Amino acid sequence: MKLRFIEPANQPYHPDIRNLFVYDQYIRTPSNGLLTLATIAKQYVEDTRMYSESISRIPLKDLLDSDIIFLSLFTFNANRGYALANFLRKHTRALIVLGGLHPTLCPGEAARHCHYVLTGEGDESIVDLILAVRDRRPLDFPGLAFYRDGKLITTGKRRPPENIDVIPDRNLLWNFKKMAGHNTIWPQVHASRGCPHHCDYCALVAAFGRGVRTRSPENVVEDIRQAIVFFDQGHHRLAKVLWITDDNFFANRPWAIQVLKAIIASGLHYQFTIQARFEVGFDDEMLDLLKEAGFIELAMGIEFLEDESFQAYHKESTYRQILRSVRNIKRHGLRVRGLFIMGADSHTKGVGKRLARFVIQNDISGVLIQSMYFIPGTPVYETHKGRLICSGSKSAGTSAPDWSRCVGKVVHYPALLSPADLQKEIIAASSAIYSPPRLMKALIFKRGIDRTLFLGEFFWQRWVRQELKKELPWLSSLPDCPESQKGVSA
Ligand code: B12
Ligand code: SF4
Repeated sequence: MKLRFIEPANQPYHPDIRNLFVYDQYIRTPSNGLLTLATIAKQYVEDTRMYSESISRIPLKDLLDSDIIFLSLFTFNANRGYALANFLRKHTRALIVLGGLHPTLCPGEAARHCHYVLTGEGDESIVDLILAVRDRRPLDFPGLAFYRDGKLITTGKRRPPENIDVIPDRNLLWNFKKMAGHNTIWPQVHASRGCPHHCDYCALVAAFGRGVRTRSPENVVEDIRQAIVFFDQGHHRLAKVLWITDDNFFANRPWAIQVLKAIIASGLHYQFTIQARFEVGFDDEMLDLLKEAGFIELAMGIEFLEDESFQAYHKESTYRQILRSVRNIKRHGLRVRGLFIMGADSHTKGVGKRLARFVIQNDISGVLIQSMYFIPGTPVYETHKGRLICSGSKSAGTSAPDWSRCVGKVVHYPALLSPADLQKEIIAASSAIYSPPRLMKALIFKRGIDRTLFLGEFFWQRWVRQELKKELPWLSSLPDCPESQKGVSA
């Protein structure tokens, strides 16, 4: 048997000078989730390999005689994934299987482009599928979605896997070892899954549920060790930082403490960054442990600066809590990166400037600013589905919405701004935070990793703004929101 795993990318890899400083132009960190699945599959089928368009071209010749081709889709790369799946279904003899966050939330849409969709986490379902295909048994286990005679058939939800102690074999990904020398690609480890909260815009809880499952601390530390060796051996990387990519690492506090203590006991001496909610900023014991374990930064999902928006989208926090949390984290010698959402219904002109002022005044060390996006299955999709900017995607040859703009660009008609004005607010915030005078200041006064990261992000954000600006004439030419024309209140 021959298995191939594919991660599509909107702008597939090609060599470019910008790959040195812009992570999502023609190069990105490849999918750890799909690599995990390839690692599991390899235990059953020797001829298993993964390709990621984030770091290499896909050699189509190698795919022709595959038995099963698995493609992994987030929302932002769904259209490219559909185009690839359509092509592979036509030109190979392989069974084409789609999975990942987006097919899980939109199984009916995804199933039009493949033989089968496997919804949810694939750790156990791919094994069921591989064994059934190998033994020529019917595919009748939970988690499947497919069309028969034009009708969508689904076989129900399956329980998420409890045992997630798998260390991804990074060597299974074609070209990864060579590309790992790029400073824009970061080693990453995913130590737990799930989040107990229920923010209305969150696709993750909609897809993976609110139960938190964790890997054993020993397994996590071994993964970290292997990731460091993989990335650093044979490469000279400027930013030696490993990213713990969990959505809410601190949700299970006793476990989080065990992992941090295991990292400290391992003597690894590396630098880490991690995503966090504001609550961790009130946990002095945790902050001390983070510092001791080598963490330099917490990437905080701050999202909004107004209590009105926190309440509207069921994000359980307040502006005062965020502020107190940021201050306490910084008191412990850790940086805070801010992850923000623009386009809340309360946002008006000037929201970009307000955001920039907050970032600068509180010395937030870097930002990701995204316009809110709306994925079927999330509460915000239901409340905003009459106000979305969607167009048929020609590249996939389907009527699926063009999901490729869900990369932080404006994809809806906000209540109190036009789409173009909202995009201008995002540009304004980025310009103020990553201005030339602030770059000069960073180069003069910051040292080490702080300076390296600011410099890298300065150029990345400049590219992000260019992409956003290119769209302004088109956004300005959009007709009025169809929902407001119908007289439906926003
Ligand atoms: C690491 C990360 C990145 C990395 C690497 C991304 C990658 N290639 O995986 C980088 C930095 C490149 C990145 C960039 C972005 N990201 Co990101 N990222 C993440 C993060 C934090 C972790 C990903 C991860 O490892 N997950 C853990 C693994 C276990 O889950 P998984 O990959 O989904 O895989 C499991 C299942 O989905 C399933 N599965 C997956 N594939 C397949 C395939 C088959 C066939 C089957 C059966 C099953 C299956 O099984 C896997 C194992 O259980 C996620 C949050 C999250 N929890 O997923 C956000 C996330 C994926 N990112 C997101 C976004 C929006 C972005 C950006 C647009 C941000 C921006 N504005 O720049 C960019 C897009 C870049 C681009 N243009 O391509 C969103 C995507 C939302 C969506 N609906 O798709 C997420 C979910 C964050 C969020 N909270 O909303 N990101
Ligand atoms: S806290 Fe983060 S991961 Fe949890 S539901 Fe909210 S947005 Fe999603």
